[in-house]
Amino acid sequence: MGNDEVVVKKIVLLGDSAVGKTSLIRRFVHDQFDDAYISTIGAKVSKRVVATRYKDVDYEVKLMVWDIIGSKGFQSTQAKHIAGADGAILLVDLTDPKTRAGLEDYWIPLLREVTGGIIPSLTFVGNKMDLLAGEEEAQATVEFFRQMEAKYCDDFDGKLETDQKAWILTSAKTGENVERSFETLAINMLAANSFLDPMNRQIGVAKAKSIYESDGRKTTRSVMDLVIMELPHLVKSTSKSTDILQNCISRLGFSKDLPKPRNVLDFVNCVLSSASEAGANPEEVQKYRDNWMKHLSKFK
Ligand SMILES: Nc1nc2c(ncn2[C@@H]2O[C@H](COP(=O)(O)OP(=O)(O)OP(=O)(O)O)[C@@H](O)[C@H]2O)c(=O)[nH]1
Ligand SMILES: [Mg+2]
Repeated sequence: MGNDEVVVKKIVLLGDSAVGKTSLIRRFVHDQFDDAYISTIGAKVSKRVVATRYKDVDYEVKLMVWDIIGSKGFQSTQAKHIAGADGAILLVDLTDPKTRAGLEDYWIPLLREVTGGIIPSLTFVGNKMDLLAGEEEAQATVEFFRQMEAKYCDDFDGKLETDQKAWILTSAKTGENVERSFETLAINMLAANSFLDPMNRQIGVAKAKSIYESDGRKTTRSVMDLVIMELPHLVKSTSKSTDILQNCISRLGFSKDLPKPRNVLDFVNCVLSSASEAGANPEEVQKYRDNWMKHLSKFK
């Protein structure tokens, strides 16, 4: 390993809620699987090194793997964490055709908006293979992935090596192809290295900021999105903020439907009292409360 080329890459996992993003990462990073479904709130980063060979050179690819909330309507949070990604894994649930539409209608447009189309590599993953009787049952998804590859891989500057595929079928439950899905993306990113540019990161950050600023907070969900975005500033720590959000959500529950104003109010109260306990400045707490309540009051 001593003479390996070391590269660091940021990757994001995107796809509808419950397709298995957190499960895939948990399997890849900790080799664990849990049947419980706890919706990710905000984002969480994990790290793992992949050793691989590309064009006769040994590489140590340090992957910073970003797990991002899959519920639609949290664009500000999603955009913020997509910014600066070198590659993306786009997931569907093989047993749920709606999740294919999710990629085309929501995730790819969002990825494109944030990155301006300049992202080196995409890998499409069909997850929950263990729930199918065989690969034949995955035909519709495979066909969909072929279309996506033809349509988007070039579009995103993600030129593939001739023998590289842009898609793979996995099971986070059994572990089948989980390693290979990340390795596929790692190799695609190495192949696309010449396209990387620090300027692109800056562009991503600026685009994400403009999505956040232009959000008219049109739904109760986008008020929650605002809280998730701003909490790290209030408690002056990303990890504290993540703990508070996860605690409040496991205490209050997280509905797949649009939250009622009452639910958002409970969420705001929980978050702010936790922030106070964590030592946030009382005047700042009041300032954030006033702003969040101003947005929430539109829905009463
Ligand atoms: N059978 C089976 N179940 C899976 C697999 N991957 C995930 N699951 C289950 O699917 C549910 C959702 O998985 P998560 O990993 O939490 O989904 P997610 O994409 O992170 O969802 P959000 O955080 O809401 O965006 C959980 O109950 C998992 O146990 C798989 O490969 N096979
Ligand atoms: Mg998750």
